Amino acid sequence: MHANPYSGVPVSDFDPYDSAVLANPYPHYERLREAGPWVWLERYGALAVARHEQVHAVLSKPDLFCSSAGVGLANFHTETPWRKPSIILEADPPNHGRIRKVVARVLSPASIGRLRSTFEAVAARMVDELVERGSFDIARELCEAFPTKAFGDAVGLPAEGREHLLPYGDMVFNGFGPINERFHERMKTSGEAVNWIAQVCRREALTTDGLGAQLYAAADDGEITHEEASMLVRTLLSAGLDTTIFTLCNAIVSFTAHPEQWALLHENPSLARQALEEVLRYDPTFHSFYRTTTQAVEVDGITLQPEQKVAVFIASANRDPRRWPGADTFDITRRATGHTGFGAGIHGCAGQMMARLEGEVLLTALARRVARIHREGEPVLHFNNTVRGLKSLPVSVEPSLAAVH
Ligand code: OVM
Repeated sequence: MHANPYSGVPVSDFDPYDSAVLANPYPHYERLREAGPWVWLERYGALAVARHEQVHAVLSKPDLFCSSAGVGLANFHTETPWRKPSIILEADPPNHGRIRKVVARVLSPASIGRLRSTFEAVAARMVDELVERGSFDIARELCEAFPTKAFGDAVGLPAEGREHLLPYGDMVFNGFGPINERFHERMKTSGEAVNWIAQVCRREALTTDGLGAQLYAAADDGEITHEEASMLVRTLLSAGLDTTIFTLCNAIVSFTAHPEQWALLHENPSLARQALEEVLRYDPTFHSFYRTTTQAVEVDGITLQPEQKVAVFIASANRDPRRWPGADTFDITRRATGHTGFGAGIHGCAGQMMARLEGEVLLTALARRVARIHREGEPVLHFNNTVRGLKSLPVSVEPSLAAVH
């Protein structure tokens, strides 16, 4: 237990990494928000922010709350990270800006827009096949299969070996939490995935027309080094799979729990984009990460110490009743923009347009072809220190009565 150095700040024994919490974190987030704007987590020696206002405040001051000391619980100034730090996620201005500019261009709406028709064709084929079968595991056979194929092809990955993508991401996202049993379990079997990722980050392993190749082209132009291009392919593969896969899973969980919301989407598939936004608010994939103070920081009447780890509960900000009327209601007709499912500020998700495209395309394809989705078993949660999603969800679907094409 870590003694609370901040007088007036409430103390909590909350453990965000406890399996019972991960199974349903939302009642715990409510307690955390109601305890105060800043809460001392005595198990971890970190301050927590769980309200929308404070989450936003921390994320909008990268000079005071930095990322280069690691965005996990570990402080890179005193602990050795398990892998080389990311040159975009775990970086600060001004270096961060130079790298982010390149990634932002490769993942810009214009660049991503060119992928839409290909993604639509992949989604149509996958959904048609599954609807034909009638019952299947939607988590594995659709939510996992679609980004693995569509995004994997977009990056320019070889077809062989993509089964390593989710386990690699699982390692990365466990790595933002404490070095617990869950982290050790995953690391035991990590060797092959780490090797495969290192192999496919090389220019020679990638197609010549994908997002990976575009990063290397930026290196040819002198914007970044070739070593940095390879690190950014690693970023695409670290951040781009588990996140989108689990978001699609969480969409299906919410829609099967709220069939009247699916009925709305089925009646009007053009709601897909805003429905995805509500999924990202109501049950986002990414739950928490950290910032570290660069100096003594005065905030809300507290003086934070330098090198103070701050746990930022973005999934809790999305349920803050101070910001969202009916925060605990899944409602695809609401305006969910402003949610923190993608974080906020200069580190706000660089792949969010890609994530939205994948989500919109897949939800649209499903909504046009499927009238009702029935659970044929309980959703099986995937436990990870940072991201929430599913391992499995058996469903049956009732096809749409109207013709699709
Ligand atoms: C990276 C990285 C890894 C995981 C997540 C992420 C959400 C980035 O390697 O840069 O952003």
